[in-house]
Amino acid sequence: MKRSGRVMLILAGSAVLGLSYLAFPFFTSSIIPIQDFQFHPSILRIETGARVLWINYDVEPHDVVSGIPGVRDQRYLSNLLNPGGTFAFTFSEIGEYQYYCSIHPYMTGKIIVEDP
Ligand SMILES: [Cu+2]
Repeated sequence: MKRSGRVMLILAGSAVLGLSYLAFPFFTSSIIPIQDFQFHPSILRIETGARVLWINYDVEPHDVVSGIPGVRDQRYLSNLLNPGGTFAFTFSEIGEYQYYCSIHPYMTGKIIVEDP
């Protein structure tokens, strides 16, 4: 009896987490258009748990690489974003997250993640 109660609690907890995981991004997403070989804005402040979506509006491919040019820090990494391509990442911890485009290393940006 005790055991099945605990299992039920875990199942209920998972369901709540699953729902909030699905719903949360829609309320908190920030969009970073990539246009004219720049990330807009280049510095973005968000709250923990927010999901950021990059969209490539250029006619050239770009990517989003965590770190500073030449020094990847492996925290997040997109595939090659062809024109119209997108990449999303959810930032769950406070911090400063620098990134750049590995094809055009002069394209840099920073996400500052703060507590709500
Ligand atoms: Cu680029």
